[in-house]
Amino acid sequence: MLETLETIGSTQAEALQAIANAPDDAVLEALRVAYLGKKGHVKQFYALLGKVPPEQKAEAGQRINALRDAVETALSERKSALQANRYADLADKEWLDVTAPGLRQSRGRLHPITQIQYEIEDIFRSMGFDVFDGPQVEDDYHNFEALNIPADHPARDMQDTFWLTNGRLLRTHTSSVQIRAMQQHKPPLRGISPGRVYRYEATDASHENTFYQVEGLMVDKDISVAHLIYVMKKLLREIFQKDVEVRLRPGFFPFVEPGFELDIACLICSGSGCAVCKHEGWVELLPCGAIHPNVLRHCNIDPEVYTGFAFGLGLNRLVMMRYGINDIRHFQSGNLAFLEQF
Ligand code: FA5
Repeated sequence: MLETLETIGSTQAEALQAIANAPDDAVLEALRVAYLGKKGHVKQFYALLGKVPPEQKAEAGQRINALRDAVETALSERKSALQANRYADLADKEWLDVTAPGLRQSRGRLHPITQIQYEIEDIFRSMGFDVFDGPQVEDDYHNFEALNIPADHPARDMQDTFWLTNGRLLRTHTSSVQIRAMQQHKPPLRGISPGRVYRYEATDASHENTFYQVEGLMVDKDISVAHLIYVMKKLLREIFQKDVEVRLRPGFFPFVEPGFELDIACLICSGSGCAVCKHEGWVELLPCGAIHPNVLRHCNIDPEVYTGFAFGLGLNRLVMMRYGINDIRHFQSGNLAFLEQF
């Protein structure tokens, strides 16, 4: 056998020792190239086979194959061992308790005003009412003029207004949607319109500059104040799940005739007097009345044929009464401790 081929055994021993001691993947790869690569030891031994006498060829071939297999196995074993070491190091450095309870994800929830708004929508839908929407940036016509409040009418002072530089305004009440609904839909008509309204006024325990109302209206032949009172009572019974004490007194709004103020006995102080009810024991909640004939005319509805009622519920105050909240300013405070109670 050629002299060089006699070194197969010693080459194998060297290779296995070097591989077993390889400190990392880079050295391991260099060893693979040195022994199994195109110009590596194994290829060079195969190249010499042609010069071996025929009777020794088989044995020489088997020894080269054995060298190749042993190197391949050693490389693969060392690779696995290096990987296992890496994981062990990582586990030492980055210790992880897989039995520790996970971090609690905090979930968002609906604002209490939105929750009650949805409840009110359900109550009215069950009575056959539609839900209408309208713009918060309004024009003078829908917010005042069509509601029987002409430009120089003193009733404009009842609702201090945020005017925009383009002559439009932030709606002061949801009654503007009453007009839009009656212009778009002919009677018989029943609908509510919940939404945000704005008033240029100082805040206190029961007044905000940005708050919510729910407008409601019903127009048909022979609609009377009796229908209005029935619907108001039904709403309050459903919301409070009990009969609450209410009082109806005359109220002036240019868009209703007759007009009423429906007050609720203050549920914060049980009528004994507090900041919310201004120490009167009653909270103004639900002004309402029979729709003024002029308003119907503005919407091309003949007041000789049709009559209707309308109301404008103060939603923030209703939520305050329902949950015993003693200051309206909590709603917009962004205070999570307050909001998470609902
Ligand atoms: C109106 O806004 C009328 N558009 C309501 C109406 C509709 C009357 C249809 C007749 C027919 P008023 O300004 O009173 O009315 O407001 C209605 C309700 O909104 C009040 O009863 C009160 O509950 C609530 N509210 C009024 N101003 C504020 C405020 N600054 N902060 C919080 N709630 C308010």
